[in-house]
Amino acid sequence: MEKYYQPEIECASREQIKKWQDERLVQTVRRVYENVPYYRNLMVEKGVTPDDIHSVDDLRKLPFLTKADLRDAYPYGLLAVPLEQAVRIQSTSGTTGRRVVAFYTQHDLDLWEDCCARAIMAAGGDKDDVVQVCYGYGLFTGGPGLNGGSHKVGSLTLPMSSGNTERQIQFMCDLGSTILCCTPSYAAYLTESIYEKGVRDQIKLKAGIFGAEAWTQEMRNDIEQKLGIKAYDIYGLTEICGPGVAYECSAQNGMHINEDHFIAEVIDPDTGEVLPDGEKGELVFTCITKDAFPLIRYRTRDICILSHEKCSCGRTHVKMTKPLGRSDDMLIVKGVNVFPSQIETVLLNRGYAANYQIVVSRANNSDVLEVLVEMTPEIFSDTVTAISKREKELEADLKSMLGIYADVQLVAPKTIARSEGKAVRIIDKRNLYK
Ligand code: DLL
Repeated sequence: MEKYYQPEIECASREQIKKWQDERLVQTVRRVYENVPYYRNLMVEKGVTPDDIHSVDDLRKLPFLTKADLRDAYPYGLLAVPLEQAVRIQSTSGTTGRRVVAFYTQHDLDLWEDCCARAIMAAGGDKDDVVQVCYGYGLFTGGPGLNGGSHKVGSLTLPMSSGNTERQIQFMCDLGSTILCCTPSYAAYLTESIYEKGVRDQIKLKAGIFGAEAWTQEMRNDIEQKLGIKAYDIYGLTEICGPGVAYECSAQNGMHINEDHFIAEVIDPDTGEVLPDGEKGELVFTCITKDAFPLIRYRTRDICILSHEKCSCGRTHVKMTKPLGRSDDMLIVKGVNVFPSQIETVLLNRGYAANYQIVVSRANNSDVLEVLVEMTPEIFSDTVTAISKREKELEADLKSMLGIYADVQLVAPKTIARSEGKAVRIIDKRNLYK
């Protein structure tokens, strides 16, 4: 039987959802216009005032917000409440130059946890469950979000955080975890370790809630079959709240977006034109219930398709496909957001030319990041020891820039293929978007 956390909201009529969105959008726009100079300036530039916004139909009159705006306004420029009302920040992983900081009031945390509770119940969870949360805790939203959701559902919550696979498996067996929350790549790794240890028969899992990075249907089939569970997708981003912006239900074919909190649009990433259901484009969110950080028309850079088709689970909120790609060049490697421009910065700072290639692959269910860098003729004539020292230097710089290890290989001059059009900087062998 399908379980719901807030059935009256999750299964509300489309008219009711539209009514909530209309009212909340009007209020939010007025509030940010009055309280956040950064927004007011953007709206003034676009020639729009709160008086022009009467319903969701007027959404497209409003300006878009991008990651560049978040950088410009860093850290407090988009905070929409007095600092004394904000009680928490969360932040994106590992990236220095592009760190995003999002703020929450107690009320914001409460609503975010509701979103995660909906996801857990949609995956069949309830108060009898033992929920093992192995997303990272701390600045990353994964751990705190699912942790709060699990409390709301009333499940026994294991705040494991990521890593320490031995201990994860021991708790999983000893406490009889029934729901596993982690990235799909960690789920695959845990699965493999469970088999290696020969403890598959002690595992009581029935469901997994996996997100924060792209994963394929093949990965889903494999994990489901090996662990004997149902594996559900969950989507979110720090800027909007974290996990729980959208989640899968028993139909397992797309994620319901929590439309009472977030209005979703899909746009053509080049023209900004709003696209109809069924067309592939960039996902844009408007937060309509948040106090501290209510981003309006925020461009996620995630490419997906929306559908309002009736869902067999009874929920009425619009569904998004899993992200089908990015409209920028961000990579997610080991759960960390990596921009090629960061790697380029490190290379240029050390005096290398921008002839490089980033290769991402997967070994033993874990991402491997390699950076091939062309040497200048002078460096090329160095000794092997000197070259190896340079590789280590770059690896250390990249580690401090990205927060993860990248294997650097210095290669002979002119060995990285030149392109006649755009340089081919990234070779992603993982084939995650398909
Ligand atoms: O990854 C929030 C999260 C935590 C989601 C736990 C799900 C579970 P960020 O670190 O800000 O936040 O990264 C957000 O990750 O724009 C997508 O590109 C990607 N992403 C998130 N969920 C999925 C998913 C968290 N289910 C960025 N499938 C987003 C594919 C995903 N990509």
